[in-house]
Parts: sequence; structure tokens; C-alpha cells
Amino acid sequence: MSAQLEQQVEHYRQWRDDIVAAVNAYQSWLDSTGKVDAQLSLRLFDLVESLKKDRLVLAFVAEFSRGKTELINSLFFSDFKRRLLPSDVGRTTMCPTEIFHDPEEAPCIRLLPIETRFRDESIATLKRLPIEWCKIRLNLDSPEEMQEAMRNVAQKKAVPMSEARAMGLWDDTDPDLKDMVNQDGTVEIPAWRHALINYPHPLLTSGLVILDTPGLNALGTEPELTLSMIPNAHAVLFLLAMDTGVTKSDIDIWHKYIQKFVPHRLAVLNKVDILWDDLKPWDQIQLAIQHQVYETARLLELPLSNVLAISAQKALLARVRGDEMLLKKSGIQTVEAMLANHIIPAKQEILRASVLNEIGAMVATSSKSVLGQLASVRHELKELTTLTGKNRSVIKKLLDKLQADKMLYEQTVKSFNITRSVISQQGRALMTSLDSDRLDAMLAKSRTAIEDSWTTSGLLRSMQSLFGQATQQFERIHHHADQIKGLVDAAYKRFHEQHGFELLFPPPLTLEQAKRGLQNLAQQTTEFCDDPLNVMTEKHFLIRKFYNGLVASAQLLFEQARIESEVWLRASLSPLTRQIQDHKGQIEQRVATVKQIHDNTDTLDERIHELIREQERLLAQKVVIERISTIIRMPPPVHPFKAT
Ligand SMILES: Nc1nc2c(ncn2[C@@H]2O[C@H](COP(=O)(O)OP(=O)(O)OP(=O)(O)O)[C@@H](O)[C@H]2O)c(=O)[nH]1
Ligand SMILES: [Mg+2]
Repeated sequence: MSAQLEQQVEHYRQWRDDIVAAVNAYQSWLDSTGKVDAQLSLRLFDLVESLKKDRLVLAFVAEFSRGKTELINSLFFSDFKRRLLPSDVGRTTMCPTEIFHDPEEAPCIRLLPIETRFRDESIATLKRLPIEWCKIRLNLDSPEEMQEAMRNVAQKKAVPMSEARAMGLWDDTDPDLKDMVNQDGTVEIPAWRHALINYPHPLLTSGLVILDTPGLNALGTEPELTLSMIPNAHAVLFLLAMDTGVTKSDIDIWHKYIQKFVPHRLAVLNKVDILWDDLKPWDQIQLAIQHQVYETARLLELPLSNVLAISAQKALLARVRGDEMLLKKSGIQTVEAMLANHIIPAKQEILRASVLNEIGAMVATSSKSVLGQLASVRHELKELTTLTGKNRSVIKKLLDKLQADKMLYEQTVKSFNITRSVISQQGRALMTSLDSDRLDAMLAKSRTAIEDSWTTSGLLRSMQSLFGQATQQFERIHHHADQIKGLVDAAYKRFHEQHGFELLFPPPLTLEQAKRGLQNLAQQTTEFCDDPLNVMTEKHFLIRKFYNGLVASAQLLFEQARIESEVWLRASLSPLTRQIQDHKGQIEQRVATVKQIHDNTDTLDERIHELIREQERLLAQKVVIERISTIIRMPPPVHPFKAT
């Protein structure tokens, strides 16, 4: 792996650590000012935890034998000086493989038996049940043992055709599967359904997760992969090979699973070394490669800069041998530069936006609160200074005025409390409609309908109707959330107009991601239902699997929307509540001070000194909170990476 890419990811990790430190500093700041409550503490704690666990998923997707695994080996595992993951001619990787590092567990590979396909649980659910997985410890000191353990992801087993069919892994009408039949009539199927590799590597420790997928039909047989794992990846590297060119099945995979569903897409035109020819001028070879790059960009409707021509095999060889010339020739550094300069910064931006969304408004509120208190202290100082040497009747007049202000203000606070209880009531109603029990009930009802439909077309109809319901439910929720937002905005406006409060804007509610996710699922459902191949009776099993995948993905999206709404509801009124509390405290304090001075004018000097000390304390607080605010708002530093 390139030291520069490693460095880039290290910068990313460093930046993330700085943000974590800023959130922790904010927590301490709140503690020191006595303005933290248990709920808020918990939120900040959750934020820190989710930042620490943040992952950047890179999925490698393509037809079989395009060199996905070879590219992963050369990008990430060349330090091993061998081909760590199995890569070979024909179908090699048999199950989706996630490679990551979890330092809380010893290095291992966990394998989910293929027989779990008979069950309805999603892979996401099974991941939480360690007992279902076979675990092999990885001995990092023995490359041979490592390689042996990794060989499992390519393992196959022979089963009777009826069993393969029952697991949805055999289709009589699919000519591509014919090669999988043995002479005794049994069928070769993958031994494992999913693999998790926990491997300590600096990039993985920094939060990178690699998803290697099997080619050839395997994508469609595990709908959870196409409905959830691939669309949720941060970026997809789609591989094509020079020897095959862009084939129809490449294009099918691209359109069906990637083009519209993944935010960052890179096409990698692999195996350019087959054009290398010592008898041909290098320029001429480059011209031929360029031509293929243009053609690929055109067919995949990608900008030219997102198509990279490389030789994964020569890159691996170059790294194993330490051959710099060959490494440069292999083009692999263009892939690394793309990851370093575009994919990692884009991910950073997402993380920064989510931190800002989570605590940006809170920090801004704290900062405004300090400024407000400072202004109030200064105002009071001025007021008291003018009282020096004045007689009691002047002081009494001021006291009367302040007391009148206080009464008026208390009225407004009462009306605010009413608004607040209306909003929290509405909020509770919103949370109920997002409740997972309700969604589960809806899904259970439609599952019965689906299981009761005997014909495939009946199945497909019920599935579409389920999807319609889920979308409608989501739209109702969206509408309801908008109404609550209207109430919140109005409350802010009222305080601005009636009490001259600075007009603050409540934090935005962003259900967009969940909404887009549902739209994607809807589109994939329609495409699945419109595909004549899926309407054949033999595909009953596939439809069930697709349905289960759909349900798992929809549940995930609703859960995401629920968390977002909850965070927003809690945060929506807090800036205003803070302003109101501050203001109330200040008025009360002033009334008390002036009353004391009225009763005993000797206390005036003492109070003036107290205010000066208070002013200094607030100025120090201002410096700290402004620094925290700058860190969470600052765009991540840029460290351009250049392919040598
Ligand atoms: N000439 C040449 N061969 C390559 C290159 N990259 C991979 N190969 C070979 O192509 C074959 C397939 O590579 P894999 O990495 O197994 O391909 P894959 O896309 O992971 O395939 P599946 O796991 O079956 O989906 C292997 O024999 C590799 O050695 C390359 O850049 N040049
Ligand atoms: Mg592979």
C-alpha cells in the first residue's frame, strides 16, 4: 500500500480525533458553566461514540474475473508480499467479504454458512448473532496460515440440485450456471454466505471498510447486498477488464445496481498489461488504452476523470518485488490519488456536516448565550455606575421600572411554556408514528398477505402495495415534521418581535437521506417487479428473499429517520429556551441587586466589583467556546496527493 495514501487516511483520522476532542471540550465547557443536563450529556457522548466508530465503506463490484480481489490485494495487502485474498481465473470470490479492523477483538475471519439462506433473518440481524458464524483465528505471524484461512471465501460445496434450488441458488433457465453442475448431477454452490475479516491494518484501523463482492449473478441472489450494502457504501469501484471490453453483463450490473444508487462511482479499466508489447511503441499502446477509456466513459455515462486504466496484477507484483518503475507503469497510483483527493475528502465533508447538524446549533447557542450575558453585565455595570452618589428616590424609580419589566416578561414566559408543551405533544405523536412496533405491525400484515398469495404475480402485487404503504407512511411523517417545524419557527419569530431577541434559526430537520433511500428502494422494487425473469414460478424463493431484503432495508431507513427526528425534536427549541432562561436570570438578578442597593447603598461598590470579575470570567468563556466553534466549522485541511 502506498505510504502516501496511508498518510492521507492518517490525516483524516487526525482530523476526526480533533473533532472528537472539540466535542469533549464542549462537554467540559458546559460542565464548568453548570449548563449541562443528563440528556445533553448523553447526546454528546453518543456523538463521540459514533464519530469514533465512523467508517468509510469502499465496495468493489463487477462481473466475475475482472480483478476486484486482485486490486484489493494490491491496494491494501501488498505488505504481505503475496496474494493474500484468493484471486484466480474464473469465479473465485464466492461470498461477499467485508474487511475491517475492530481492535476490540483478536484478528479473525468469520463465515456465515450458506444454509442460513433457508431462514428469513437478514444478514444484518445475523451479524448480531455470533453463534451463527464459524470463526477462524488469524495468525498474523504466519502468511501461509493467513492465506489458508482467506481461502475460505472462495470455498464451494456440492449439493443435490433440489437443495441448491431450494436455497435460490439454482435456476434451470440460467445458462451461466450450467458450468456449476458436476457429473453426478450435484451442483457447486458457495460454502459460505458472507465473510467478515477482522484484520489490523492502519487503513482499516482508521475506519476504512472494504467490501469485496462475488461476480456473476451472485449479486442478485442476495438482495440485501444490492438493496442496502452497495447503496450504503460511500464509494463503489466498478471494474472492467481490457481482455473482455465492456460486455452486456457489465452494463447490466452497472445500470441495475450502481449507476443511480451510489453517490461516488469510479470505473477501473483493469488488465491494461495485456496490451503491453515490447515490440510496440509505448505511445501507441497508450493511445489504444485511451481509446478504451473514452469508450468506457461513454458507455457508463461517467466523466472521463472517473475512468482509470490500471493493471492490478502488475501493481501487486511491483509492490511484492519493490519495483518502482513497474508500479508507476501499472497506473495503480491514479486509483490511490482518486481515493486520497476525492473520496476521503467527500467522506470528511459528510462527517463534518453531520457533526454540525448535531451540535452546531448548540455550540452557536452557547456562544450567543455568553455574548448575551456579557452584554447584560456591561449594561448593568453602566447602570450601577450612574447610580453612584444618587439618592434613594432615583434608585427606587429604577427598581420600579425593573420590576414592571420582570412581570411583563414572566407573562411571555408563561405563554412560551404553553407553546413548548404543544410542540412536545406534537413531537411525541411524531415519534409514535415512527415507532418500530408500528412499522413492524404494518410489515407483519403485508407479510401475511404475501405469504397467502399463491401466484407469483400476486406476490409481486402485494410487495408493490407494501411499498406504497411504506412510502405513504413516510410522507405523512414528513408532513407532520414540517408542521412541527412551522410551530417552532413561529415561536422564535414571536420572541424576536416582542422582546427584541436576536432572530435565531432552529436547527434544520433533514429527513432527506431516508427519503432518498426509500425512493431508491421503490425504484428497485418496481424494476424487480417489472423484470419478466422474476415473474416465473421458479423464482418464488428469490421473491421471498427480495422481500426480506426490502423489509430489512426499509426498517433501517425508518430507524434512521426516527433517530434524526428525535435528535431534532430535542434540539429544536433549545436555543430559544436558553435565551429565555438567560434573560429571565438576568432580569431577576438586576431586580435583586437594585433592591439591595436601595436598602443599603453601601453594597453598590461591592456589586460593581463583582460585575467586573463576572465580565472577566465571561470573556475567558468566550475564548474557549469560540475555539470549539471554529474547530467544528472549519473545512478539513487539504493535503493534495500526487501520483508520482
Ligand atoms: N493480466 C492481468 N490479469 C489480471 C489482472 N488483474 C487480475 N488478473 C487476473 O484475473 C483473474 C481474476 O482476478 P480476480 O481478482 O479473482 O477477479 P474478481 O473480479 O475478484 O473475480 P470473482 O472473485 O470471481 O468475482 C486472476 O487470474 C487474476 O490474476 C491484471 O491487471 N492483468
Ligand atoms: Mg474476487
